[in-house]
Amino acid sequence: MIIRQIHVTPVAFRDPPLLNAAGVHEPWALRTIVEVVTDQGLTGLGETYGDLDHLGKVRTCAQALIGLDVHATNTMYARIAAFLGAPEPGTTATETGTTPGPFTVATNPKERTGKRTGARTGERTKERTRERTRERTVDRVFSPFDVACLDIRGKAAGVPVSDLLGGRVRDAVPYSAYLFYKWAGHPDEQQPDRFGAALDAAGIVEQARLLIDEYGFESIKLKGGVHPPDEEIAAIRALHEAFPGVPLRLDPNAAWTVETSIRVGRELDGVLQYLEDPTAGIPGMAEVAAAVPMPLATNMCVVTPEHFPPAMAATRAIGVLLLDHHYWGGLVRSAHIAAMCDAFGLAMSMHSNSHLGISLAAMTHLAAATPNLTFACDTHTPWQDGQDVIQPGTLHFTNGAVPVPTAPGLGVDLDRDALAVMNEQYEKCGIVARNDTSYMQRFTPTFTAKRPRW
Ligand code: GKR
Ligand code: MG
Repeated sequence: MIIRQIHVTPVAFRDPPLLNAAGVHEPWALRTIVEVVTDQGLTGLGETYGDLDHLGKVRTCAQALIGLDVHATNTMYARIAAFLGAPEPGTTATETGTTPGPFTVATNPKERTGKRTGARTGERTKERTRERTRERTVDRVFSPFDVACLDIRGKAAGVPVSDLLGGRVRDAVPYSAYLFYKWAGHPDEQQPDRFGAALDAAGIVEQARLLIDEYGFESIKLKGGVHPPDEEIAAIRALHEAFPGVPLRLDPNAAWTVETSIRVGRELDGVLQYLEDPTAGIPGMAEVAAAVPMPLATNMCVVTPEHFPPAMAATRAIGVLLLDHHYWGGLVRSAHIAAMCDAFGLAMSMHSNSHLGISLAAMTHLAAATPNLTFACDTHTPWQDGQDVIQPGTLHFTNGAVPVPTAPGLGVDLDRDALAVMNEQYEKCGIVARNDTSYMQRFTPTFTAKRPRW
């Protein structure tokens, strides 16, 4: 099955003013939709980030994949790496003339290189960091093509993508109610949105009720890092009281110092299932992890394979990894990361950013086929409030879980009219890259995304 065409379409959809440590979501969220078409007329779908720079890379790399077989994902990865100027996959740092080994910790040159200090080491470290950045970019660009090719392979074989990943170990994938502090509506708009304001503990409990009533979620995550920690502790306590027995998580996106993180963690003993990214970096997380009663989770400090060894060192920095196929290089590479988590005894959940149904389908297949993904996954789906590029019907929530599609491939079909509308919205919305900070500064000029803030 040879790839004959690839269509790359940027889309924009309405997004509520969700607050986070970086600022506030703009009125439009961006995504890129990828359609891979084969010589046999099969089409596969992928979805990825929508920022202009990323879109440009996806468009350029798409050209490099024309003529390849949909099974040749190693070649695809290598071609994308070559296009983006990253080291050839499989080459070691020694071969590339820089620093050793794929698991080298680029941030700690002294420990790594022993006596080799000074300008030469500094240069090597910088070069390795540049390489790692390019590798991360390759993973991000490759991901939607990997998903689209799996969609095609599933359709050709007559099996769902979860079967291509080893077969589902659960029939439905549980997601959590992902709560955000939020304004009633975007300041430039006349009407509040249907979710209303949530700026304190009472508002957060009300929001949880709304999402749980509509979706049946059985666990709750609160995006923190917005208000001083004591207010966020109060919100978690209010949720604990309002929803006894429902697992709770708090994620301030590294807005706190180590000291603040330890204090919050201890105060929420017995209340949180896990605490996500309270502070920045592996060393800080390790200090917090050693002092708080609950596991720490991350989608910030372990985001490439070389982060595993330092995070797993004597003082473990994390107990839970949030998997995300959009930046771990697609579904197959994410399955490898899951195997690594298994080897290191790490529990798993799944990370999300604003996304549409193709991503939800891909996340659901991956989670269904990952035995050690035992915590309910994150999803921004409720905030999209029904907007989608896929035809309605296949994906739905029952008791907070999405039944795993059983049709061949991802099991979702593109809604071409919706795609056209969302593409037009993209052209008109005037946003080309997510920037929560500058949008926040329009209304609060003194705001900075300073981390740690507390
Ligand atoms: O949508 O504002 C947001 C979230 O903060 C998102 O950008 C994060 O990547 O959900 C994410 C997280 O868990 O850190
Ligand atoms: Mg997070």
